[in-house]
Amino acid sequence: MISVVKLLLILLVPFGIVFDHNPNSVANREFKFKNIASPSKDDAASRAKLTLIDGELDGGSAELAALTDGRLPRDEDEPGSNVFFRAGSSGGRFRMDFGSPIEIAHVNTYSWHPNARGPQLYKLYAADGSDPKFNADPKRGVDPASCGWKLIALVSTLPDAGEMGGQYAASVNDLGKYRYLLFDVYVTELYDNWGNTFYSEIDVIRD
Ligand SMILES: [Ca+2]
Ligand SMILES: [Ca+2]
Repeated sequence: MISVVKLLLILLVPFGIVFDHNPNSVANREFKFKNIASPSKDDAASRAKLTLIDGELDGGSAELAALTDGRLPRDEDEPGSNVFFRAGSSGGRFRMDFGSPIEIAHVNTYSWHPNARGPQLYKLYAADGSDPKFNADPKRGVDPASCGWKLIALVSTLPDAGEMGGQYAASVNDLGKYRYLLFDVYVTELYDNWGNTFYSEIDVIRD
């Protein structure tokens, strides 16, 4: 049966999204994928300003800057090399600011955890900041689409069945020209407090 998330994805998202997964048995520090490039040290995200808009990072999480530092965890469960929201919370939002609009070809997100904190589930919004109603810091409860943001994609790498763990990559393609990206990040499961994804790196590749 098709999942609700997948159905939403098909309905909402005209953009090309590619997913990739290295199961626990083969995931390693090289972050090599079949269909998506390995994380980059030198991409547009590495020069962008990151701001937490809503939610709290976990006490064991790295600083937000670890998302764009080009460094990768060496091991499957390395909290200090990943960014993740507080245990028991439902995630949060952060913004990326490039300083001026840039043509964005790919937004690539990478994560790694041996269990439920491996898969990714987030909404990606983009803005050029020109809307008179633009709100750079919409908290949960405020629909970014109502204040100058455009919903680009609902990204879910959640497997339909089987092992959730491993290394994941998602690539959202051909976004267009934007100054800001907003990541609205959700937990992957609610069975326990440990559903906030370990995000290792986010790359933004210009056209
Ligand atoms: Ca990078
Ligand atoms: Ca990193």
